[in-house]
Amino acid sequence: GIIRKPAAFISTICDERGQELSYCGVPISQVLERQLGVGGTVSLLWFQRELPEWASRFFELVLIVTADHGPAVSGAHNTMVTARAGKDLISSVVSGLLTIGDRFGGALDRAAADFCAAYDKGQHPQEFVNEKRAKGELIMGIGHRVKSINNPDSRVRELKAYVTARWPAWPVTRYALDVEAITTRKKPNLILNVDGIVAAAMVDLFRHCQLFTQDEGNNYIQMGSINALFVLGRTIGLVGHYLDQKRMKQPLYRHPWDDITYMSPLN
Ligand code: Q5B
Repeated sequence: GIIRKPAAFISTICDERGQELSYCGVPISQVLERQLGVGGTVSLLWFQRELPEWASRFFELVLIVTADHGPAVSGAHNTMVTARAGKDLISSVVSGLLTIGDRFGGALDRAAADFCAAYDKGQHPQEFVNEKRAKGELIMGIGHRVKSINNPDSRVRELKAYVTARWPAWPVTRYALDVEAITTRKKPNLILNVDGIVAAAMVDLFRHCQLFTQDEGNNYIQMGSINALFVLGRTIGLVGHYLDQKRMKQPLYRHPWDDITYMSPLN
């Protein structure tokens, strides 16, 4: 009989072989006709299912509010410096993306995992804060360099309003807000930040949209899917910063000496 050579790759999200491209089985004409939008496209290509409208709109909301946060943050700064060193778009954007991590824009997956683990074991938010402090660990999704309870982050306010109005249930978001109530008593800038609110809301989305098992939701957190929302959103802003520097023909950046403390161990 015919011996079939095993395929080198298995792919389950997109099929371009027929007359019409399809995203997870949905023909592209349907994606357009039914106005599934960028949020619906994310649902199909990342999560292999059509999520409800409130979830797709949330993805779009996250992409809009995380698209940029000014030129001073790590990602934009790296992209601008790289563009001014004469590099191309991809190199400049990638150098910005590479700054995304625990402290800047990449705290979402760990925040989701920590908030939901603490919530699931019935740990009181105060105990969670105490435990993190005892271990000398920062709470992911909490804290901001410039935003605080005295200078609130309007992005977080918008996301919170959307989630509390549209989610069928949001216990992990409630938990994260209870943690914030405790941390802001210590320092006003220890707010639930943009990473933290998206993370908690995504756990509640996975758990309460009735389209994921608990294991599937947990796997998506472990795979890094929530950080992906920030990465995708911020890419829009990084491209903007690259084009901005090129448009203005900005020269090579050199950091001023008077802003560097030179210290030699020998004198
Ligand atoms: N303390 C965000 O730190 C920041 C604490 C904490 C307990 C915490 C810090 C942090 C966790 C990771 C996280 C996402 C580095 C942030 C983002 C996107 C962005 C960015 C933008 C955008 C800020 C001073 C004192 C110390 C610390 C204590 C600080 N954070 N305690 N849990 N989480 N958070 N990252 O202000 O007693 O004085 O020693 O790592 O969620 O990245 O716009 O900039 O859109 O681009 O530099 O919004 O919070 O404070 O590190 O000097 O700490 O507060 O232990 O206590 P800061 P530090 P003590 S959103």
